[in-house]
Amino acid sequence: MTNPTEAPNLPVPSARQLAWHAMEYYGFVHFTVNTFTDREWGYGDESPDVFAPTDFDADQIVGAAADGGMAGLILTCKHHDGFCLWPSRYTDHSVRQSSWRSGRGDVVREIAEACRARSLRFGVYLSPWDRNHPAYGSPDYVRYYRNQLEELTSEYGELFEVWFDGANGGDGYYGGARETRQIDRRTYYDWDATWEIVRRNQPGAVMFSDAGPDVRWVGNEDGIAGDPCWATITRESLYPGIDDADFQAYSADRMVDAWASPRDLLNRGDPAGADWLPAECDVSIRPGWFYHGAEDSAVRSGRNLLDLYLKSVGRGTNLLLNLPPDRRGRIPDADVRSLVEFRSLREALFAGDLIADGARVTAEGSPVAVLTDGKRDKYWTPAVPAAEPEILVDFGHPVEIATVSLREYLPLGQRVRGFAIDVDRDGSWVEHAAGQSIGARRLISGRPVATRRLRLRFTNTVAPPAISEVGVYGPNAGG
Ligand code: FUL
Repeated sequence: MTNPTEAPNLPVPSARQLAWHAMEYYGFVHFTVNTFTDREWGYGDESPDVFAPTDFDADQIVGAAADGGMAGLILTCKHHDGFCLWPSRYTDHSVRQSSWRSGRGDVVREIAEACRARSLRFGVYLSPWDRNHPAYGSPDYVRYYRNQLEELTSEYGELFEVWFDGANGGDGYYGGARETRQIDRRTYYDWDATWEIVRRNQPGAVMFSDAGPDVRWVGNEDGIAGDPCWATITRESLYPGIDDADFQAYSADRMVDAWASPRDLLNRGDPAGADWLPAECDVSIRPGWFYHGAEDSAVRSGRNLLDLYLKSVGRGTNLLLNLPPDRRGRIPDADVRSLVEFRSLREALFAGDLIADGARVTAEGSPVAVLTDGKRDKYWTPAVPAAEPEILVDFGHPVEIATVSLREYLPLGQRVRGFAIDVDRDGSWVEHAAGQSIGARRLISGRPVATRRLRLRFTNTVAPPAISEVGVYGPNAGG
């Protein structure tokens, strides 16, 4: 039997990346002075008293995420305006200086604790760009930034992700200077030393930025990954971000189809990339990242969220869905309704399990039971290097197929470069769907098709495929 570990030197995920892949879907919480000034980017001159939630309820916020089936929450502990949602000892621009709760509030602590109470994982967003800080642009600010990162990564329990925003430098208050400050994205933060703080305090946390080091941006804020979307890319060429000349050159070398910009490279990844650097799709449930009353009627529907789920999680990335608390400090009812509707649509999508319903799964190679055990810790691999290894599913009677779910066994890397799904029409095979990437997960969902059998073919692989899941589901409300 082929030893699938004898493979080309494919990039593979780290333990922390594997744990992150397993999360699939979690939330973002954008909350700060902007919630009260009706802005998206605060200038940095807002008084701490502006932050005045009338009925802040961390458990309601985390409860909404939990009811929606999210695995965790990432909080904007400090957005570009520089106001800190925790009483940082390094600034006088935080909840400590606000009259909210007489300066004794700590939003970060309350959200972190509410997450723990409901078994959601917690993550932090700490904006590198700070439009309030007088020293922004000088080495003093970088020391300040690192001190804050130290506080957040050592005083709020275990974190699953630390989010570094790519927006950096521009005009701002800067302690009263009211000017424009640009920084050199390549050198200013000395990212290696900054990341070191997270590695030391939170060895299990992944770090997100446009270019990693652990998770990359998907290149848009629409919640949509490319098709295909590869978990691999060459990190060195991306650093420090999409505006960098090296990245432009690397991406120009890899332009395919009608790629418009380097963002398309982030969106799709590079199958020949040297690093495992999977994409995360960040998108808001409303048009803005922060709450605006004028957007109360523009909340995404559950069905719209399901569509994004199929285009993000269903293409092997994770979905980071933003839920902005309102001026009370709660998730509005309309948003909660959409989240719950989205959850039931998702559950309905996987409700009609046609394999559990007596189907026979066969394939040459290692035992196939692992494909349908609902776990990702084992894989099927073909016995001999076949030109087109295949897996057969015989339902034993006519069924209607609406959704197929596939997963590669990630510890052995992304090996599949092409696959096809055939259905049986009157005794002959007809191609029903085809794609290139599988990776963490591939969902194919659409109009139901009738068949007695299904065939999955691996049409292009760079090493024997190692597959950990094949799921087939019938039509229902979500199909
Ligand atoms: C962007 C920021 O500028 C937005 O305000 C928001 O935080 C989004 C998630 O990232 O780069």
